[in-house]
Amino acid sequence: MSAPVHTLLKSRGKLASSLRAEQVAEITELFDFRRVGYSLDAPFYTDPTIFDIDMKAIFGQHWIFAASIAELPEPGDYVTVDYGPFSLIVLRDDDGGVNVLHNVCRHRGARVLTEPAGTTGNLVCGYHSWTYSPRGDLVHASAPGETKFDKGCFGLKRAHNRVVAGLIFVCIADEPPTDFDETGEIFEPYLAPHDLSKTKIAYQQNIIEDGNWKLVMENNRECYHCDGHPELACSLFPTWGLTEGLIPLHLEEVWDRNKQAQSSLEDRCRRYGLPYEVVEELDTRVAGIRISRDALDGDGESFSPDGHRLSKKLLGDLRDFRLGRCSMHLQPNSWFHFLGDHVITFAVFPVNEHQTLVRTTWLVADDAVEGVDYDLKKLTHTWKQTNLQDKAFVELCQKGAGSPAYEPGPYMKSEYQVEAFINWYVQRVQEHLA
Ligand code: 3BY
Ligand code: FES
Repeated sequence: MSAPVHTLLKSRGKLASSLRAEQVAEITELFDFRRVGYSLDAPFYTDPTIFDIDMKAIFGQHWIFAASIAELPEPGDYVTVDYGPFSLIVLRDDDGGVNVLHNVCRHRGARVLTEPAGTTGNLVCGYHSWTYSPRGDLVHASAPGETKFDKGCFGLKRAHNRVVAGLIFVCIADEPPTDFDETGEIFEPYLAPHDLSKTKIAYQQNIIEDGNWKLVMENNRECYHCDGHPELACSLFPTWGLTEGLIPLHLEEVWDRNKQAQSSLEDRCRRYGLPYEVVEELDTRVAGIRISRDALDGDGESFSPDGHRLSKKLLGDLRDFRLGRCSMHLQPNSWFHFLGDHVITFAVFPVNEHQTLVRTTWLVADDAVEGVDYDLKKLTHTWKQTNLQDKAFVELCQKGAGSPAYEPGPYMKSEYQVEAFINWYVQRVQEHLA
């Protein structure tokens, strides 16, 4: 009998109070007694109530990567970003700043903007034409014979945002976690030299994966499966999981090549004043991060079969294409590769407990000309293929989680970042449930 009440209260945005005490106890127990070092129990990937908790405790509380400024280059440009029950408008204002507004009309709740991206002045709801300024203030709401009401009370709800090195993060909590600014200070010096303000979108891909968002993130956080990425493996050095002193004979040459490439990359970084050291605080801070600059194989410039540049225009003030990949992982929904010639951003937006949108965006220098400076097919090939392969892996795991035969299995050493993601997630939800 509790289901209808649960649904009703949820629709009023009161999820926590809508759960029965037994449900809360059951779910708290699932979190408290999960086996550390093992994959999660099936309900974490399949249960709609746990998905609701994820939306409230993670996506409703933490800093979420939404887009980059290359997606909104001019005043009035916007993107809409949807995850779980939320829909947000991320909009460039006249001063060049960013506003984030809930895409829910304050009249009767219609979605105000219905396109994934566009350019707008005032925001006009398509239902009864309530009109909002780009800051979200209600500026026009006329109805025949209507007595005056206080428009000041009916602006679009606002959310917090931070723009760091051209990446836009949003947080819909009343009080966002405070350590994000420190995390931003860690990654800003790595990414700023690539100058996203002087880039443009070469291509954006949206794929829906039939898998829970946590499986998408887990899959990203390990290279144990990287033999399944032949195109990507050309760029990486295929020595994943190996440790010094335990290198099989046939991989000794690759190991040495990697070490040499990394050492000359670090020399170059020192010469250009670019940071390259690994910073890894994936579950030791609320805004969890890993960032590093790693050599690429072959020419060491880009994600191509021979490592050669895929766009002829260098980004920002960079002076060299041979900068490997500056790769960043952020909890809970993003990862990035910053190269000399292009940048790829990845954003994970949960749809429901068994579906997730993965948005991949390829950015090149804003003066790079398609067909002249870069070939779009070649630019996107490696990660388009890798994304499809990852989608298949995620979907296989989602199928497994749905089977009564599924039980959590142990993470290997090379999956320590998966474990860090799960530890981070479990801690955050436990804090929220407490
Ligand atoms: O993008 C990443 O960081 C990793 C590398 C390989 C698997 N995964 C897609
Ligand atoms: Fe938006 Fe009526 S619901 S104007």
